[in-house]
Amino acid sequence: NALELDLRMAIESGDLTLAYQPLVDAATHEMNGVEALVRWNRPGHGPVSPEVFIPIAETSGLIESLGLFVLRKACETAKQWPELKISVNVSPGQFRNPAFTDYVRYVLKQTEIEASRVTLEITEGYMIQNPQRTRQSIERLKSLGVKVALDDFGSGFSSIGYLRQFGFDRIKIDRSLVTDITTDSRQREMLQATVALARALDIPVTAEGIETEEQAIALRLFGCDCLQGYFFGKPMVADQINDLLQERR
Ligand code: G
Ligand code: G
Ligand code: MN
Ligand code: NA
Repeated sequence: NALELDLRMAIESGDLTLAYQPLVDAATHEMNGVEALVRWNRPGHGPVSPEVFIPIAETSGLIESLGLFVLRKACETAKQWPELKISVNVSPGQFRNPAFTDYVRYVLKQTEIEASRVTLEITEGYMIQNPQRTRQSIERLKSLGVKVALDDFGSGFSSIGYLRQFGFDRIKIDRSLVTDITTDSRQREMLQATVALARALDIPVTAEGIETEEQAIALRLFGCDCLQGYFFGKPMVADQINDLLQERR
C-alpha cells in the first residue's frame, strides 16, 4: 500500500529523523542522557507517529533497515555528547532477529561509540512468549557491553518472574503509572510498589512521563534515580541538545 511504499522510500533516502529527549538525574535534575525517538514527516501528509509506522515496518520486512538506521544515527550523533548516555528503542521484530546482536556489534564498531554508553530499550510483549530465547538474546547483547532496559514496564502483562531472570540493567516505568500519582492515592501506591519491587532486585528505575515538579519530587522520594518527561524536556532536535550542553559547559 501507499504508506508502506512511502516508508520504504523514506528509509532508503534517509528521510527519517531522530528526536532526542533528555533523561535527567532524579536528585540534581541534570541531564545525563537522551532517548532517541524516530520521526517521519511523510511528504504531502505531515508527521506520522512511530506508533503507526513501526508496526508497518515490522509486517513489511522494513524493520531491520529502519532499526539499523536509527541505531547508527543515534550512536553517530551521541558521539559528540561524551557526557551523555544514549537510549535507543528496539522493537520486537528487531529483537527477535537472530542477527540482531551482529548488527549491534557492527554499528558499535562502525561508529566507535563506547558500548557502555548505549542502552537498548526493549518492550515486554515478546518476552512472555519466548522466555528462554529472550534471556539468551539479552545475554548476548550484554556481552557486547551495551546496557539493556525493560521499557514501558507496567503497561501490559508485566510479570515479576522475568524481571530477575532476564538480567535487565534498568527498568523504565510506563507513564500510565506515573500520570496520576499526585492526585490518586491508589495510583501512587501502585507506583511505589512497582519501584520497590525493582529495587528489591537491585535494578535501577527510570520513570517516564513526568510533567510536573510535584511528580518529580515524589518519584525521587519513591526511589527512581532517573527521570524523563515534558517537565524536563520534550523530544527535540540534536541542535537543541547541543544548546543545552553549551549552556552548562
Ligand atoms: O516519541 P513518540 O511518543 O512518538 O513514540 C511513540 C512510540 O514509538 C513509543 O512507544 C516509542 O517507544 C516508539 N518509538 C519511538 N522511536 C522508536 C524507534 O526508533 N524504534 C522503535 N522500535 N520504537 C520507537
Ligand atoms: O514507549 P516509549 O517510552 O519509548 O515512548 C516514549 C514516548 O513518550 C515518546 O513518544 C515521547 O514523546 C512520549 N513522552 C515522553 N515524555 C512524555 C510526557 O511527559 N508526557 C507525555 N504525554 N508523553 C511523553
Ligand atoms: Mn522508550
Ligand atoms: Na516507555
